[in-house]
Amino acid sequence: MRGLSISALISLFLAMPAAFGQADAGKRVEPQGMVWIAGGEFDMGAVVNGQGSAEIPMASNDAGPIHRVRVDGFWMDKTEVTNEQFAKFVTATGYLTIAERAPTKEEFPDAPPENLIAGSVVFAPPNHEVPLNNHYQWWSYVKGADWRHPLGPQSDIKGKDKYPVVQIAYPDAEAYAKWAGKRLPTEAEFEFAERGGLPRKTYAWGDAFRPNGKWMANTFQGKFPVHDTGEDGFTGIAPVAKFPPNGYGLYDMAGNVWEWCSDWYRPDYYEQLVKTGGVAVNPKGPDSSSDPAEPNEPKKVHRGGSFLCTDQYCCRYIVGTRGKGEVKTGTNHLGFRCVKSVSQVVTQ
Ligand SMILES: [Cu+2]
Repeated sequence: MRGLSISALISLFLAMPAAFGQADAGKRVEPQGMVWIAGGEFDMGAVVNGQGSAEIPMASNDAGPIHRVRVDGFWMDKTEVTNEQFAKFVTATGYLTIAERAPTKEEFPDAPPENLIAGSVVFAPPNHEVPLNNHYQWWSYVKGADWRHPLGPQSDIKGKDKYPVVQIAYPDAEAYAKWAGKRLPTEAEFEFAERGGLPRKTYAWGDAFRPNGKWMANTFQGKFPVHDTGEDGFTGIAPVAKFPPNGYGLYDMAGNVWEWCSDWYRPDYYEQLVKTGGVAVNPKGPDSSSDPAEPNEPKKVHRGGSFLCTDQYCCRYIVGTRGKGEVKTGTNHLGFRCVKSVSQVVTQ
């Protein structure tokens, strides 16, 4: 106790708010287009666990059990990364996305050479009703589809600066994030942020899908997959931030386009965390992915659902529900947004 006098304790005490003030000062320099998510503890997982929503045949039990998670504070992009933002990255770096690179003979030794052509996956619905048991009825590999040509070589992004960039594979999203001095969110960060401070709700905005009749997210109306009638204001994809933000000021955390998270996908990951017990602190996902439906494909988690989500098939606009995708596969309903740790802000 020698040397630790009352006055020393008092001066230590007096010094503390100043020290905290300095730590906070870093956070107050708001990175452009980002919002501070203070972090905290929450119940992670979907209340309905993807059930009770008639989402045959995409019913899944991977969004439960609900488990306790704590995440540290971080910055998050207010919107999905736009075509305009992604174009800046490409101009600055000359980066070529996965969809723009022809698959090689080494990667696909058994494929005929004429099939080794750059392209990506596009939603191409049949013009008539189909049984919802085979998604190849509405998804096609289109040669020449990429972020500048989201629906194929005939399409473009002219006048679509403020639309989310799509046809982005996981390494593309990662490369952009690194260039921007950011990173991709963990699945836990995404869900914590999407909930916007509302614990255990069905949606990012509450328990009613359309409070007072208002559309809260860009989803699919009409008969899936034939035609999106656009009652929510948009047939297909929408520019970012056209629907109300959630409680943290984040736009389109549900609907519009799916978003990449940095976690590998495993349907039983939440069960594993529950078995471990206690609060999972900043969980980063399992060490490797495993999707029983396609065990040989390395898959990362998708979150948020898209303009194709409907209660007839897949209501992943329900907060806490999960998606997944092979890491090199982009589609026209898949994009991303970035986050930034405090340490990334300080070192910049
Ligand atoms: Cu969906």
